[in-house]
Amino acid sequence: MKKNGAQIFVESLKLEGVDTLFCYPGGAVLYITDALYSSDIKQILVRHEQAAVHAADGYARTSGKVGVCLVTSGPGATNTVTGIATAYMDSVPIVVFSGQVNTNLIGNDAFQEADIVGITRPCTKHNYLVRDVKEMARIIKEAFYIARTGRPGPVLIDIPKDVSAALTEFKYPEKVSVKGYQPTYTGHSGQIEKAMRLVGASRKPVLYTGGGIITSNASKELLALAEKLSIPVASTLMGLGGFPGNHPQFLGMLGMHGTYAANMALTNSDVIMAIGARFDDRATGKVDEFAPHAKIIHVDIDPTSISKNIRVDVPIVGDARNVLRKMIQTVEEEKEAFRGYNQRLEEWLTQVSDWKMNFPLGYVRNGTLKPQYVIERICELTKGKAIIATEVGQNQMWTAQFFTFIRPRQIVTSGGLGTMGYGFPAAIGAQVAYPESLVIDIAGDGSIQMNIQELATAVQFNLPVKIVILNNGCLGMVRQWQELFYEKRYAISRLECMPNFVKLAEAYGAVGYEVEHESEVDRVLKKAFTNGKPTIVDVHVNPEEGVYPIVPAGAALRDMLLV
Ligand SMILES: Cc1ncc(C[n+]2csc(CCOP(=O)(O)OP(=O)(O)O)c2C)c(N)n1
Repeated sequence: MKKNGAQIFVESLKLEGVDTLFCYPGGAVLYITDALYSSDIKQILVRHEQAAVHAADGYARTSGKVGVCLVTSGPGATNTVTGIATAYMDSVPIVVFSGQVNTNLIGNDAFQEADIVGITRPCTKHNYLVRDVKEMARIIKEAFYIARTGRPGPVLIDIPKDVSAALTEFKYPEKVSVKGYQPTYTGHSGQIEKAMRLVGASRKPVLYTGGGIITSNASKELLALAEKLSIPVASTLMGLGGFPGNHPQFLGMLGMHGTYAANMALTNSDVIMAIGARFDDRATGKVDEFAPHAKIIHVDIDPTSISKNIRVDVPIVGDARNVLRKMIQTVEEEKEAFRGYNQRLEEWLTQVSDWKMNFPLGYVRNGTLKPQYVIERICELTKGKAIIATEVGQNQMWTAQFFTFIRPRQIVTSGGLGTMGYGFPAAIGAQVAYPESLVIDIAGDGSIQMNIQELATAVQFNLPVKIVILNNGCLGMVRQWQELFYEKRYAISRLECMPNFVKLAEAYGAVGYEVEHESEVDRVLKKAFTNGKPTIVDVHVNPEEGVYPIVPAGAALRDMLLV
């Protein structure tokens, strides 16, 4: 029996195991919404298409599955661009379906026509325009395959309305072959041996771990290798949770707001093993002075990441988990290369633990309500187990510093693009993936206003996401830079009109609480975390607080300013 393009869409999604669609409708996707009417795929209607993409992204980051969304043509499609670029920068597997005008109108400036394939070409891993319904099934199969394999990323499929109505025989392909696309999963064994010999001869090794550890589910292997070789571990923002934050070998986050120990360890190391990280500028500081004495081993599934920003001595292209397994095996086999290794490391390990002990992360307690304190309390009250989304700015950096992430897929944050407005819709996606878990968005008062309309989505679908607003009355991270580097000239960073967030929550049918003093923090958070409803906790924090350490733009990691 023949099916139309819309029915093929629904059948294909089911065969891909898709259980949830984050969506916003419009004229160009009416055949598709009609086909969805009788399907059991859960349809989460958001209130803005940007949020549909962030929600699919949050769903994907926390579950490891491909997140999927559907939007209409023109403005629906263009509204997805920030979400797509966010997922692209952080290598998140999502498939975005957009409606398009009828094929005979494409290129005519038709009503609600936008060249979304052209617009998203630089920020998708791949994208398609389905010109013929006969191509639909193959394209969907390919899109899911491309999104989830190799270095994952967003794929967009643009479906003209007439294609969604046209009929054809439906047969979902069993196999995929995409010309020129063959990710390398197994690292070169010669390179792995070379890397391990380098580590065996080192005196000051350090592991530099990134989001690739989480993407490739390599946490267990990372822990095994790190413990076997007693190597201290520093993580990027994206890598947090990939190595337990409470492990004695963990140095914390590295980079612009990294810990003293992590940045000093990198600066002074003689061998850096970077795994699933891409050496972005927020992580390395001034490139010329990054780890001047170190030989660098770089494991990444994406060959174009290697030696892109930092010169690498031992490149290894492969999946982090596979490569780590081989590394562990190599250490066991190459006993000679590791003779005397533990004694050689003694001095370094003492040095690193001195840095850790003498320069811990901290903040001044002076009777005012400090944002760092709020995050410490969230961590303590949830026993470190909640899924934590963040917005962007100081709230994000304090969360990275003061919440102890103990497992992978626990932090949901826009690292690469730094998208304000990401956290709340991403938290909604995470809550859909894990309905029983406590999901908290730690937000700034600026960022939360970028997608606040999603309170309606949370209420409609009974998603009890908690938003803790660190309300400092300003765009805090911008203000901090103005304070430190622009002579306190606070231009356009004050939010002089602030909504009453409690009333706003209530207006949407959610719950709102306010906190003004340190003494109320525990009581209100406990109430919020157990009320089973979407909730805003508006916490009035000290507006002058800064994020420290900070490496000024263009400076070397060792030139951090401390608190
Ligand atoms: C969409 C978007 N616009 C602008 C910025 C630039 N930016 C980075 S942090 C920041 C301030 C964020 O303020 P807020 O959400 O209140 O968080 P805080 O820093 O106070 O914690 C701004 C404007 C951004 N990252 N994203």
